[in-house]
Amino acid sequence: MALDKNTLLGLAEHLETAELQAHDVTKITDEHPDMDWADAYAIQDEIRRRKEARGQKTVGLKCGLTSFAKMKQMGVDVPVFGFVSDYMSRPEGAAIAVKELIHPKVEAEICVVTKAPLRGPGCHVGAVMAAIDFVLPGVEVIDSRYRDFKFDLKSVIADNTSASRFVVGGRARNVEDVDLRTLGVVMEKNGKIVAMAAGAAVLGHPAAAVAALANHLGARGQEIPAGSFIMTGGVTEAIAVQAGDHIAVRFQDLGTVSLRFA
Ligand code: OOG
Ligand code: MG
Repeated sequence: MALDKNTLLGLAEHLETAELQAHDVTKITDEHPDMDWADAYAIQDEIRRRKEARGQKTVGLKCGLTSFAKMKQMGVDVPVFGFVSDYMSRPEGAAIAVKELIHPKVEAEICVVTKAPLRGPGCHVGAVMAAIDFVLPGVEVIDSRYRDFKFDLKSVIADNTSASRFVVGGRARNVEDVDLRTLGVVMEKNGKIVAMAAGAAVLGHPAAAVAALANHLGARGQEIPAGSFIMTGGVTEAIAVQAGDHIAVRFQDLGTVSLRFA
């Protein structure tokens, strides 16, 4: 770790305040160029601790920058991991208030719920498939706290990977009833198709994103507990939205998840 404890705590407060007050900030590596990966996750962990201390429950884990489209859009080449809290969840069809956000974008995500713990190192697609209880479709609303959505990997990890809102819905399926690689996803904004892809866009197989998460946690002596809700990462590039927009994402075999912005 390159940063001292007080600096880490201060950066967590700075980023969480930007989230809660919906204002942007410059990316933190501008001021702290020597910050390392452990610092970045330590800041995210402190944001999680702050929320939990306030009674906000951590209700899921997220993988980000796992699809080739997202990596290309953001100019990066390794996945990142974060968490989602209870207050970020919205029901299907909900109106998302844009005044609570800075510059939201939507992502179509294949999500899973596990029935057995997963622990790296050495976690692989086979182990993940055996541990998945069911699959369900979701839409994540990301909202980087960084000006113009411009960041590097360490800055975005510290900012809890832009986590902001999410909606799960559609139809849950047993994992053996769907092919996660060929599962087609069509995203519509105001009735027009704006992006489409198949599950394989996510690291070749969405379960590989979960394996990467288990290996990331394993390196830190942690595991994915049984019963975890996990978002495997945007399948297509993220799409900017504003008040008045309506989003519907059609997932092959899993139904449609829709939401609107007000
Ligand atoms: C980082 C979060 C990316 C995903 O699904 O790829 C993410 C960002 O692009 O702001 O959640
Ligand atoms: Mg995402």
